[in-house]
Amino acid sequence: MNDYDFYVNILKERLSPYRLHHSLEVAKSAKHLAEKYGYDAEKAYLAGLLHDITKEADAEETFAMAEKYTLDMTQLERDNKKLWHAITGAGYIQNELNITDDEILTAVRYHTTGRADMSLGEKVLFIADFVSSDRSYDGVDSMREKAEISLESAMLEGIEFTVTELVEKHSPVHPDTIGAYNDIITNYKQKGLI
Ligand code: DGI
Ligand code: FE
Ligand code: FE
Repeated sequence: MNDYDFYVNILKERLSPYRLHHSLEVAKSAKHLAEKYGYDAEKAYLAGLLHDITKEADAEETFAMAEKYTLDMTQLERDNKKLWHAITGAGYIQNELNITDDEILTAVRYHTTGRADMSLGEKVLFIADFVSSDRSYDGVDSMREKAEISLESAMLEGIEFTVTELVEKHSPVHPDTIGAYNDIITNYKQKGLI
């Protein structure tokens, strides 16, 4: 994948070997899911490669990026570091790497929380991040099986998993995560699947 060397070199500067490996595996999973579900495999691969590009930025750099790229961050987002990198990642790749494709930008922007009415490209990245070969949490095998059956069933399992974990830790659930949950639940009920 020589075309991606430029991006991989930037990832090497910004990320630990562990996170670089994760990014490459998510890119591969996203390409696979794109081919399976009829999305653009090149866009999926690039979104996967870049999705965590600002994951290791500290608070100082995060808030400097937010100002430089005029990113709106709510108080809930400022208070929860896990949410920073989806927002700054989209800003970084648009402003520093000149990525103009809106589908890649929104896939990165919403890869952590999801949101209501996700596009195919957003769903592909969201699920690829859960099922990539480097993941080893309890339940990953079930997620991988669901991802091969339908993106929606994997979305449901993934969002329920995240929301449950957040509630157990008494962490705030982002409105977009609730939006994704309500959307998928409603869709499933309408289709008679639950
Ligand atoms: O960056 P990765 O680790 O590859 O994965 P990710 O971007 O999906 O981040 C997962 C983390 O984000 C996980 O620890 C839970 C957290 N997270 C996801 N949705 C929410 C959230 N944290 C809060 N506070 N609220 C959310 O809605
Ligand atoms: Fe992430
Ligand atoms: Fe990730």
